[in-house]
Amino acid sequence: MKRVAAVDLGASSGRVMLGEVGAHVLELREVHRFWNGPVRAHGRLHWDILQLYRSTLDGLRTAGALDGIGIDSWAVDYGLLDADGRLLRNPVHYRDSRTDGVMERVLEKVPAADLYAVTGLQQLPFNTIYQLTAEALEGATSLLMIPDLLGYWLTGEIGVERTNASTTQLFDVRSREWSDELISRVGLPRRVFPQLREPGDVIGNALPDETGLAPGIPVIAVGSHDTASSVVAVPAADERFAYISSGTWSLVGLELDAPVLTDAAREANFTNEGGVDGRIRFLRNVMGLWILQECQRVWGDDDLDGLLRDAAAAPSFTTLIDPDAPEFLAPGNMPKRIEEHCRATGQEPPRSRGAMVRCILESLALAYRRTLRAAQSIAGREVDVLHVIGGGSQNELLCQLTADACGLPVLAGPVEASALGNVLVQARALGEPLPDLAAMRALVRSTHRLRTYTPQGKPADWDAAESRMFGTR
Ligand code: LFR
Repeated sequence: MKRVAAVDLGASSGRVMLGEVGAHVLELREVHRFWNGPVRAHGRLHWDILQLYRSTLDGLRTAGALDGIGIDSWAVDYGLLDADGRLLRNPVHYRDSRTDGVMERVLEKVPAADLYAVTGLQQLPFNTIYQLTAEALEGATSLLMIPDLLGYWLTGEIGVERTNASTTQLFDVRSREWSDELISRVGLPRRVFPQLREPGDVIGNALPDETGLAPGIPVIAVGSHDTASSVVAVPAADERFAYISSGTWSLVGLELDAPVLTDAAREANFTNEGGVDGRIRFLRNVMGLWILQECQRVWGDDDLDGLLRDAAAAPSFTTLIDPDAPEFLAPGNMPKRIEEHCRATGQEPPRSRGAMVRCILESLALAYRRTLRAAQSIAGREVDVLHVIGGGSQNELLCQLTADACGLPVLAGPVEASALGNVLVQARALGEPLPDLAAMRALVRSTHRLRTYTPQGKPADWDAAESRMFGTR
């Protein structure tokens, strides 16, 4: 049995979880949870990286004796080191506006088809390639993704883990190395891209003097992209499954053995992100619960259960939005943006909070349905079940609407999927008998209770809603 800590950083909170993993045991306990979110200073959105590091250390110090530490976080963002190994400047949040218009500039140098042929990545305005293009790199010697930066502070070792590197749009999805060709074509300095690591590699031991931790604790590279770690913990019994990793974002798609780099995949903006054990996460980012979280922030209403009750009682299919519309990406007055979106698409805006929440959830369910159908037809893979994992798997109304819209049984849970994937990969690296993903998933299945949602309602209603929402495109 191994006792390991998962540091799991999400866009709205971070946590340190203590995991006990053995042949028939998989237990997680939260030891520390802390706030995370954008900090606006001088017109720019930042991450409070030192607060995240301090909170990580606080959590690790209270976790007690540990056999290992693994870190995962959201993707695409990074810190740059200078020649002395110090952080050059504070990492910027991917929702910052510094990348506005940058993608268009880069695409003049490298056509979208060329980028896709190498990286297989969906076009998102905040991909690392565009963020790096938007800033001056003089004085930078190394780029470290967020988990790699914290791992560096813990151990002094520089390197980038592959699942997260795969989200930069500078990584060759087939050779699984940095793409020297793209780096040079977009004019970025090759020197800043460090050596790559595989999930399961030992990064180094945590430095006791720097960290206050006991000597000799290995820091282990896991699927350091949180979505890669969550997909490890999908409790699937065979290959015929789809997943939604549901949190601030909804990551909707399939797990494949090889990337799909066809024109159809590129035109539908599917991504081929790198998974643990060389798997491919073939998926699309749907805007997710972010829209609801921002509404709650603006309303000053943290009673999610109350809002969901009102939404469940509100009439269906009254108003529908395209959750992926660009105006929903940046933080701001989301209720007002939804109202404007409704007017611009010839709809009466929702009249109550309950109706607004219903509109958001039905629109998300429709976006899931559209994405899943496209994923299956483009990848030539049929599925029998849809696994919803992560925090959003607790949202009963959304899970039921998802089952109804997709016409598939939804299996909801586990909630702490990314932390589970994190501790599973560590336990294997430390010698527990978990030879492959199937074994890890079987362990999740046998230790976690899942909830099933069976499709209800009339499929024709969802067909009609879909053509109303996307019919003109
Ligand atoms: C989810 C996630 C997504 C990524 C987005 C931005 O937490 O990691 O996979 O597209 O955040 O990094």
